[in-house]
Parts: sequence; C-alpha cells; structure tokens
Amino acid sequence: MSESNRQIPSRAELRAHLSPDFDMMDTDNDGRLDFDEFKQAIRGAVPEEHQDAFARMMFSEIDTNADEKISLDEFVDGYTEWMMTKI
Ligand SMILES: [Ca+2]
Ligand SMILES: [Ca+2]
Repeated sequence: MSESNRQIPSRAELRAHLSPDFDMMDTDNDGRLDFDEFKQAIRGAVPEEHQDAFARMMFSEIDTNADEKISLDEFVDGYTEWMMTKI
C-alpha cells in the first residue's frame, strides 16, 4: 500500500500531454489564452445560458496571477487541481 505511487502523472508528463490542447485553444498563437479563447474552447461542454458565468468562474480560478491570460503553467496547474477534485 503505497499512496505516493498513485497513478497521477508527473507534471512534465501532464505538460506534454496538455500542450497540444493548449496550442489548439490558443488561436492567435501568442502562447496565452485570453478570455475569448478560453470561452471558445469550453463551448459545447457547457449549456449556452451558463457559458459566460462558467467561463468567467473557471477562467479566474485558473488565472492565478490575475493578468487576464492563462499561461501553459497556469493551465497545467488548473487542470491538475481540477483532476484532483474529481478523484
Ligand atoms: Ca492567445
Ligand atoms: Ca495568468
């Protein structure tokens, strides 16, 4: 019984795994997701009437330094946290 060996991917693995998604979401290729890009990306996953509120909530949660852009690092952190809460 070794809890530290649970199947949580390493940060490097996660980063490599999420990088293509991030690039796909980053439609203007500036290496950051702004709110519009983020909102576009979650479209389809959320009912339209909730999209704005949901996107805003998620965005501010992931954008930990509050510069209104999501960097790949913030994205990876946000994803990790989200995955943890789901387990
Ligand atoms: Ca961008
Ligand atoms: Ca940020």
